[in-house]
Order: sequence, then C-alpha cells, then structure tokens
Amino acid sequence: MRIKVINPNTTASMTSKIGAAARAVAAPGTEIVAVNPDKGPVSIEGHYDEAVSVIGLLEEVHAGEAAGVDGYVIACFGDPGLLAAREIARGPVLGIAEAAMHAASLIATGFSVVTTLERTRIIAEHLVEAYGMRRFCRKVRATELAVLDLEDATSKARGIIAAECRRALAEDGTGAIVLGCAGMADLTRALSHELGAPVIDGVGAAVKLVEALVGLGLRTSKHGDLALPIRKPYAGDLAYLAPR
Ligand code: 5HY
Repeated sequence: MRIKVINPNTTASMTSKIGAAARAVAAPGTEIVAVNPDKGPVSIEGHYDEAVSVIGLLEEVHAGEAAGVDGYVIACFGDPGLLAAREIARGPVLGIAEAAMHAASLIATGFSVVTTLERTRIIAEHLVEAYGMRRFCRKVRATELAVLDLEDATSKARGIIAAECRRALAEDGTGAIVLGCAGMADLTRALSHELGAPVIDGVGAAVKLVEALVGLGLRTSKHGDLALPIRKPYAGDLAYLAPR
C-alpha cells in the first residue's frame, strides 16, 4: 500500500520530520511518500495561508491519483482542503486534526489540544465543532509558538510545549493530549513517556487510520457531495485544474 503524506506548507525540513513520523508507525507493507508543494506559504498560520496552500495540495493529490496512490494524509493541523481533496481522490484522505481527535476519543473520555498560535487555537476550536468533537475536547491551548519555531533547534519550543501539556493534564480534567501542529510530530513519544499520559500526533494517527480503511477495502464515497467535481472549464491560469 502506498500512502502519500502531504505537508501543505513549503518547508522541506518539516516534511522530512513528518515523513519520519509516518514511517515510524507504518506497517511493513506500507510505502510512505512524503511531499510538500514547491509553491505557497512556508508555514500555515491562518485562513489565508490555508486557502493559498490548497492549490499546491490539490496538485499533489492529482499527481497521486495519476500515480495510483492508495490513500492520503493532509499533514497540517487545520486540515486545509480536506473535502476538496476527497472529491478528487479515490482512496481515503485524512486530515491530521481529524485523525488525532478521533484517535483521542477512542482512548480517553476527554482530550486537550496543545497548539501553536492563539489564532491557530481558534481555528482548531472550529474544527472541534465541525468534527462533532465538542463532547470530548476539554480545551484547546495555545503556546504562542510560531510554526517555524518548531524547526529551530535553538528555540525553547520543546520545553514550552511540555509545560503546556502538563498544565492541560493538571487543569483540564483531560486524559490525553493532541499535538496541534504537524511540526510537533517528533515530540510525541518522548512527551508521552515524560507526561505519563497518551500524547497523540495526527500524522501517525492518520497513517494508521488510512491503513485501516484501505485494509477494510473502503474508499472515499463517490455517492453524493464527494463525487468527482462537476466537469467544466476553469478560466485563466487555473485552467489546468479544471475537472475532467
Ligand atoms: C501545521 N501549520 O500543522 C499547522 C498548524 C499550526 O504549517 N502546519 C502548519 O500550528 O498552525
């Protein structure tokens, strides 16, 4: 089985980290292809970044379909372009926020999300509502770290994230921590060990869920709104994206 893990931002060091996290949990027969678009924002920290990143993301899904990929992971915690990607993919497409929240809800009665900026925290709150996770999500916490602080070995990011996770476990009545950025994927195991509570990284969770869905013979439904996009011309520079 081949799973394409798409980091929708253009920071290659983050893509390498995401690829390593995916490979660390993938089954022996699973090939992980980790990519990022070559155009778009270096980090995704708001609705505008997300919207612009979706073009590169969809190009990667189109290329994956041509190459016969079995399933996809969108490795950004805002899950940008998730439903659009599902429209053009045959196999399952999972976002890491969606995957991590669902995994957390299966092993704890409540979870807290620890993410980067306050504005990302608000976006994650929207996702909690959209995914019907309000019943499980005790709190979404911001650390005020920028996404690229996670790529800077000299930043104090790790300690700041660990401290916020500790506060979540002490104050939120929560049983598990969801890490709210793909750039935190490398911290999962050590944090879990250190905190004595499950810490869930969406990249790993999404890879295992795609493997499970493909293993069950399940693909994205083409009945209803996730059917292939309606054929029509697109004007101008975006003509190449027109549904065929
Ligand atoms: C992410 N941004 O996972 C998100 C989440 C965040 O570039 N990769 C990004 O922290 O805003």
